Amino acid sequence: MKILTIIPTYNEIEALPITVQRLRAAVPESDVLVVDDNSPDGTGQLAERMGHEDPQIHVLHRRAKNGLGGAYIAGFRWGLDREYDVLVELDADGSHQPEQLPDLIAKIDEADLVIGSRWVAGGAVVNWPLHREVISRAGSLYSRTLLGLPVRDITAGFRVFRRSTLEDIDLNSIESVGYGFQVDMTFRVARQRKTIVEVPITFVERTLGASKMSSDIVVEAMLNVTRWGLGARAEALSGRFGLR
Ligand SMILES: Nc1nc2c(ncn2[C@@H]2O[C@H](COP(=O)(O)OP(=O)(O)O)[C@@H](O)[C@H]2O)c(=O)[nH]1
Ligand SMILES: [Mg+2]
Repeated sequence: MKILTIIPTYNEIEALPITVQRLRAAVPESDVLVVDDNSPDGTGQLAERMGHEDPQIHVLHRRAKNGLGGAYIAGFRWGLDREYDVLVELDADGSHQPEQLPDLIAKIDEADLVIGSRWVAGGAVVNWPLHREVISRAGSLYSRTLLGLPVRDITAGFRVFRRSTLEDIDLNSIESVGYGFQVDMTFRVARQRKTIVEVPITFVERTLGASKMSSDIVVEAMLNVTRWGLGARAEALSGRFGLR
């Protein structure tokens, strides 16, 4: 099983080397792809140097900061072109603990998508201010209800995809940038009646660097979820009344 772990970065010069080192120790068989959006702090150059020392580390440079969603899509395409069987999403900032990745990978035999979940029994967050927990839980609840998805942590960014799951999604049609991207991917996988399994993780808020989360990203996600939810309902209704 060929595994690729994709790590999107924007100004993660302090956190990236630690995360990659932990990942290489925890899952040595996984190759690493850093997708850097021309970070002004030199993260991209640092990743290049890491790649020179370790042939399992690769770097994809994008011209400008263009959102988490676009970075992952570029990373997925890179991995699909190179015959990886399993593609992993992992934040650079240490929030997703590489030591827990084997628990997720262990489930990919029985699932099309495995989500490292904060909001199932056994899941947890460390060092999160209350407002972030409220936004995350409320966002998941709203999305789950409106989209009818049986997933507790819909915005989670610690994920393992089977290659076929990504091949069956039209990556060109995904526009969402922030958390909306994770919801969008979940919705598309679920609509194809594929199996999604959540594995409890302990999410640790970053201690190095700064978050790129903004109110714009939250608003984008909420608006998109509302649009998709209403769209799916309208579709179901028009189907029921024979309008299609
Ligand atoms: N390439 C790229 N990476 C990004 C972008 N925005 C965020 N990231 C990375 O995505 C991961 C999660 O972002 P983060 O700021 O920690 O979001 P938070 O965990 O929701 O606060 C980190 O590794 C970031 O460096 C972007 O526009 N482009
Ligand atoms: Mg983070």
